[in-house]
Amino acid sequence: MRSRATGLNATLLAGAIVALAGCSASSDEPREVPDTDLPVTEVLSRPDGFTQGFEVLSDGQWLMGTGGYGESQIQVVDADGKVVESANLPDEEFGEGTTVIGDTAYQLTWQSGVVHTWTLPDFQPGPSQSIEGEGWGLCSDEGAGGLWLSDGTPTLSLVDAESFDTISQVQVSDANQPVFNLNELECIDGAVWANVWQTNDIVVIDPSTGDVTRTYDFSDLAADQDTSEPGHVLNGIAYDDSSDSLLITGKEWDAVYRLDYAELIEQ
Ligand SMILES: [Ca+2]
Repeated sequence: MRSRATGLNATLLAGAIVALAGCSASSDEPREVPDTDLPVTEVLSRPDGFTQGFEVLSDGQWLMGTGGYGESQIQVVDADGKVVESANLPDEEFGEGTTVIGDTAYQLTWQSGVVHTWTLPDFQPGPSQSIEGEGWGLCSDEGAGGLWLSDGTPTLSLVDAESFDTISQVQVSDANQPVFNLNELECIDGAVWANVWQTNDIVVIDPSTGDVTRTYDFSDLAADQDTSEPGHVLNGIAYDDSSDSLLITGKEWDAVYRLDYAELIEQ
């Protein structure tokens, strides 16, 4: 027992040293913009989490959804990157994409077939919906009259926001090749932006045809992060219309990168 206690003390001491090292770096100081040709304007703090859903709310706060069994949450995050509201999903559910329509926030689950809703801004649970198959990403497309839903296949489904009935589907392809692993989504100006899971690519999809019209390589952002853990990949796109900027993050990343949207699409 004595040696075990000694080992424990050593572990605690090591943890304290790590914590002190973290303090000396001052987590409140803004991170430097990484060396990149991407139009990154700001590096923002964010809460810890295995990011699966990301959207900017009408009041400028962020809606973030996280995954992991026993760890999945939906969160409202303020401008300082602090969680101001959160709700836990049941331990047997794995949280996925999130989005908002009006005063309703949605969060998908991966393989449970459940879609949770909350009312905003009071953040009270609303009625649940159900889907067939897996849930990966979600974004609201007012022009199309519903929510685009990805499920890891090349299929994007437009679903009704109240019933979650499928309105239409489109097959996503790039130069006539199907694109699998479409993950977190963002609806911007009639297009659907999608993280491609386990890559640093975000594709822009014309949902009327399923064609990928552009692919962005965000490897420079991944290079600014510790992605040595295989799951800690790029995931999370949110458009901020108050500043015409795009917010990009990843699973367990320690920052959100703000990019000038107009400049990005002009590149
Ligand atoms: Ca999003």
